[in-house]
Amino acid sequence: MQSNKKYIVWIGILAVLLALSVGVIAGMTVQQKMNGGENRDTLVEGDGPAPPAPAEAPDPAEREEIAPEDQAYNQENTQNDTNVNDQQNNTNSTPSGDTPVARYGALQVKGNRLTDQYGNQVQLKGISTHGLSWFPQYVNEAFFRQMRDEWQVDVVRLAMYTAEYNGYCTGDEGNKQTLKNLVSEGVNHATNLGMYVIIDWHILSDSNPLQYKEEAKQFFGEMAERYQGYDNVIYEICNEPNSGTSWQDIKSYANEVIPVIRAKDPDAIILIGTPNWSQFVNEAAADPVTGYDNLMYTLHFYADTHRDDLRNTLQNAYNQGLPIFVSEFGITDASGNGAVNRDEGNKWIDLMDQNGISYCIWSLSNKDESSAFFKSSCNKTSGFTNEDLSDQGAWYLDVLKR
Ligand code: IDC
Repeated sequence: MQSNKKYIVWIGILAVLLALSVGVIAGMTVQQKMNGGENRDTLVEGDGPAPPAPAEAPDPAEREEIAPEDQAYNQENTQNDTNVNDQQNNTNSTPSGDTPVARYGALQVKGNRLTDQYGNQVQLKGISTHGLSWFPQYVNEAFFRQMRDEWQVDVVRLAMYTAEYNGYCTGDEGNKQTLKNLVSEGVNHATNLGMYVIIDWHILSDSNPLQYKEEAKQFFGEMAERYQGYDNVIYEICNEPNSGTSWQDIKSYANEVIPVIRAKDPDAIILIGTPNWSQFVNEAAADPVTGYDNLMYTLHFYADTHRDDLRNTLQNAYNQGLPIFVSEFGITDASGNGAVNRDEGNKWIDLMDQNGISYCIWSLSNKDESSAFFKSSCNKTSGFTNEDLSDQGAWYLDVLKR
């Protein structure tokens, strides 16, 4: 009798334990459902989908110190920018895989051609930002990645206006710092992703580059100091000299700014603007800057305004041996607005493709103007779909797939 009682007591205890554990499991299931099917606190490692592998993880040995102003910018923006840690960890890493920079390495100029590190001709295709002061939001790594992976963009041009409202030379010190931080963020994203990047001293209403020559020397000195040894950084020392600025003035400016860059960065590609809003490449072809390697000259066009005449100018200067980079173009009229002229745009693309000439389209913005890449109703900053693109933007994505 005694042992039977004991037996019944044990069965009772076991039954209570069983009931308790069923209750716990049921409660957990409800909790998981409330959390959208996943209860992070109760899941143990190994449950659920594997975390994504870190893309292009840097070799720690290759990391370099981040410039103090980048750190300050990153700290300020930590709450808004979830990529800040990636950016810090990957700064100046060498990405592996099939990226533009992995394919071509340090670019060179051979005769009138842009070439890869081995001397094979290279044609880069890319997009220019609008003014960084006004449309800074497109400088983010998710979008740069989309440009590289979905759109086959090799190069991003960072357009930093020097004059105009909040230009580098016309705004206050805080603005100058903000612009430098944006340039540095853009270069970091491009570097992490193995893309080329153009640092563009975007003169425009300041028609003659001699006007802010001292500021330019200071700026490019800092950039070259920071980016010496980067294979992907290209310097564009003056966007578009205009309003009668002579080639002699541009040359004398170039002859002061280039040595400042070369003192730190002996072989990065340097782009030089030409007279009349970077159209008179014939003047540069007749009298190029001498004494330095890896220089190129820019021609800019807007296809609804500039047609056969300017195409002939480009072809003749190129045939004369001038290395030309079309660092900015649109298929609208020269104001950056008006009709989108696909037919003339296609003629320009054919010409540049036949000659292997590199190009960047204007521009990454959602401004209500036809050269803007995005519709003005689109407020995204990454993850764009075809519906978000302007007419010119949609045309260009087709061009990039040709
Ligand atoms: C235009 C912009 C426009 C802006 C204007 C002045 O599209 O939104 O108001 O500059 O800042 C260039 C220049 C480029 C111009 C573009 C279109 O390099 O800055 O952008 N353009 O006018 N050269 C020829 C055309």
